[in-house]
Amino acid sequence: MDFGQLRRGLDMGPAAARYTGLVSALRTLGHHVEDLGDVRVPVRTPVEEGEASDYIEQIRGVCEQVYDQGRTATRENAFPLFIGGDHSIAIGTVGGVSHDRPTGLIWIDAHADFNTPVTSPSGNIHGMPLAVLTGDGDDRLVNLGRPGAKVDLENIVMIGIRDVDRLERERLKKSGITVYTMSDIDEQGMSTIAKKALMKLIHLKRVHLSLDIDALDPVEAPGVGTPVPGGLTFREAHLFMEILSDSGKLTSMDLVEINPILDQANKTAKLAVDLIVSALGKSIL
Ligand code: B3U
Ligand code: MN
Ligand code: MN
Repeated sequence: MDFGQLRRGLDMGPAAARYTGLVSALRTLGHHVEDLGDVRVPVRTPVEEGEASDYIEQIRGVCEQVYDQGRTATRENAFPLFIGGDHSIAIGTVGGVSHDRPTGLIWIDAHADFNTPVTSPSGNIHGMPLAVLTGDGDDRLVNLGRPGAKVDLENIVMIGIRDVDRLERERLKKSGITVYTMSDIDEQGMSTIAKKALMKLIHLKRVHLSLDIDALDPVEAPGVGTPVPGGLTFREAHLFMEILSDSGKLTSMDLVEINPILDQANKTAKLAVDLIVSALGKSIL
C-alpha cells in the first residue's frame, strides 16, 4: 500500500520484488517459500486530493491483515517476510510478530519514523510507525491488534539515520532508543555497529529487521520517495545483512519503500532482493 504518504508508486514495490526473482532466489538457498500474495488494499484515487492523515482507516485495515499474518507465521515457526509498500505497514508487521513474545527491533532507515501527529511536519503516517509501535500516536493505530506499545524502547536499535525533524529529534533523544547514525557508521565502521546492535538485543529470542530501502544511498537506491544523500553503501548494507544472518537471530523482516515509478530499470528492487537474500543466508563462500 502507499497510503502512508502522498506520492504514488510504493504500492508497486511487491510486484517489482517478485519480477526480480525474490522467490526463486530464496528457493535456491534451500528455503521452502510460500508467497501468500498481496494483502487486500483499497483502491486509491489516482489524482491526489486529501492529506496523508485522511488515510488512517485504510492503513489500519491493511495493517490488521498483516498483523494476523505475522502472528500466524511466527506461531508456526515460519519466517515472515513482508514486502512494502510504505513503512506504515510496519505497524502491523511488528505488532503481529511480537504478539506471543518480546521481539527485538532493528530499524534501518534514513529517517527515524518517530513522529507523532503533533510533531510531524508532513502529516504522513510513514513518518510515524516507530512512534506508534512504542505507544505514541493515533489510538486507532496504537491499539491495532492489541492495546498499546508493541516493542520496548530498550529493545529497539536504529541504524543509518540521517534525516530527523526538529521535534522528532527531541522525542528521540528522550526515548532511550539506541541510535546509530550515519556519523557513527562513518566513525566506527559497519562491522562494529552491527555487532553492537546485536549485543544490545542478545537477551531476546526473536529479532525483526525493518529495512527501509531509503537507508541506502540514493546512488544505489534511486527508486525511493524521500531520498536522502549520504546513505549506506552497497557494501555496508550487505555486510550488515551477512553479520545478522550469521548471528542466527533474525526471525522476521520487512523490506519497504521501493518506488518502481521513480526507479531506474528496477535497480532498487534488485538491490532490495539481494539484501534479503543476504539476510537469509547467502554468503560469498
Ligand atoms: N520525517 C519526515 C520525512 C520522512 C519520514 N519517513 C520518510 N520520510 N520516508 C516525515 O514526513 O515525517
Ligand atoms: Mn521508514
Ligand atoms: Mn525512510
